[in-house]
Amino acid sequence: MIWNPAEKMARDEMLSLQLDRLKQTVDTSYREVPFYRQKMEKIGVRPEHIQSLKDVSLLPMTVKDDLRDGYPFGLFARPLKDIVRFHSSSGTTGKPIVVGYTRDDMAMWTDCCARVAAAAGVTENDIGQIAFGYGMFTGGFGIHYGLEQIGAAVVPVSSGNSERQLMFMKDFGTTVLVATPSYVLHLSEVMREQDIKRSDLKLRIGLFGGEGHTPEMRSLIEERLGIVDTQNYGLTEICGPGVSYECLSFQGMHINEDHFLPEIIDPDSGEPLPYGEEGELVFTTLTKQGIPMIRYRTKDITRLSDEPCSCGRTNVRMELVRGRSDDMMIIRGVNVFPSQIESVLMTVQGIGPHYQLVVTTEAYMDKLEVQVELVDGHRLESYSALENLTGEIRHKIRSVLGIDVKITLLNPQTIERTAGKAKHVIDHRDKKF
Ligand code: DLL
Repeated sequence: MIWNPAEKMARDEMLSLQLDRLKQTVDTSYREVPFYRQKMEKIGVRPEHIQSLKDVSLLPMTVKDDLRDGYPFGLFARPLKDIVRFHSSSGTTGKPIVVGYTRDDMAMWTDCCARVAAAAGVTENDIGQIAFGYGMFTGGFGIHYGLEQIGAAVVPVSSGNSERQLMFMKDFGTTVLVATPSYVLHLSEVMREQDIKRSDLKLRIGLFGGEGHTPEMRSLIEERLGIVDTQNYGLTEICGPGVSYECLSFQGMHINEDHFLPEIIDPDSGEPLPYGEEGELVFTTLTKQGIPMIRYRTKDITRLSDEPCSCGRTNVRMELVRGRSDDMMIIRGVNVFPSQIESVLMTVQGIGPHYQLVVTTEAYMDKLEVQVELVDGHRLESYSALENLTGEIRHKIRSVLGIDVKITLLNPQTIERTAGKAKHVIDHRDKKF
């Protein structure tokens, strides 16, 4: 179901709305946020230079470190009395980044998350169990409000404690599961251990996000849980979940373009790329009051498309994210994303779906070791069976990706399970990309 008419707005109307909002955002950011004003002054750009949507490329870009350097409220455009909520994302090192929402920001976020759920087929008759962490992470609260807005009943169980999750799912008759795909996989394993069959549950829709998963992983999840697996995308800096979402045509994720203006740039040169070309996704927020973002570099690699979608929505779609530019490995000159390795591993019988990629630098080159769990630990007892399996995986990776990697097979349950996002890449490289 299309939740908000903005999702099917005529293109010219949308473009003109975006331009009005862009001008307003740039103007406010220039006036209220010294960080943006200084950056714009440095390159001689003023708000009145923004006369068309293309002019967004005149503006300076913003990166995660800018938010970190401004910790905690440096990029806020509103006084604290107007802020009604904080969230933050931890990142890997140093201070977290902090974002603040005004009352209007909360309303916008709620509406965007309702669009996510409605597009996946959620209605007021559903019971949605949220297995994202609540707290400073945006995942739990965002989708929570969206489901409530639609009239679905929310089970705010939060992440972890899988046995309790499954008990509620069974006893409440949960129909919608909200989680990271990694956690869903883990839940499916606990189901097996506890002999809970998918027919014991009433699940019908998955609203999965916070990290990507490959089509192969999607098929596995759908089979184990008997659901339709939909993906949605977002990031703390922009609003959390609710930035983009799949409809049931599965042609990519529709972007809430009335609130977020997307661009694709070449991650090396920073030059804007046309629709259809793969590059780094950049967003400018169009309505956010608490902490507007001007040309925020997401590091997520994808493509945009404005081809019409059979669902009737007219907003631009982004392809499922291929990976993050900082997770990309260059193995003997070949660019490799973890998602490509995942796709290959999922086609091999007897292993997975739990894996880790250990990247090191050797003689200035990235070197990759693929560690993957066996389904049946008894195979470790047979040297020849192991040799065959290792050979098969290495061969498949070589023929699909053209690279040689080291394969290490692990006992089942060796890799740590997570209630949040999986850490697939262990990066020991001297220089990170
Ligand atoms: O993960 C917000 C979110 C929560 C979105 C729940 C959807 C559902 P952060 O913790 O700031 O925010 O992480 C943002 O996660 O830049 C992507 O690299 C990755 N990511 C999020 N959703 C997807 C997805 C939340 N569907 C970072 N596919 C982003 C691929 C995703 N990557």
